[in-house]
Amino acid sequence: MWQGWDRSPRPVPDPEERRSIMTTLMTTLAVSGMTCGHCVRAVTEAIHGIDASATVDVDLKAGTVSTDSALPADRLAQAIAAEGYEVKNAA
Ligand SMILES: [Cu+2]
Repeated sequence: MWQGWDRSPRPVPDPEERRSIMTTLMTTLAVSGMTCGHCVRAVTEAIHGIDASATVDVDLKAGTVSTDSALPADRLAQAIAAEGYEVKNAA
């Protein structure tokens, strides 16, 4: 049955949904062996070496590296591994 065009406004994403949209734009890698600020810098520079404009967020406690780089996770993992850290998986 024809009900006419749906003109209802698009619902604004709730904060939970917005967060999941953000998450899809980020790549998070589980990296072991990072212990201090030196490691944070090494990993950050490793990613900047292949994607200079990437934002890199290292969480030492969680052992994760998050980046908004559009490069594939395995490329990022390779660069981090080349610095001597073990990349466990793309979390
Ligand atoms: Cu260190």
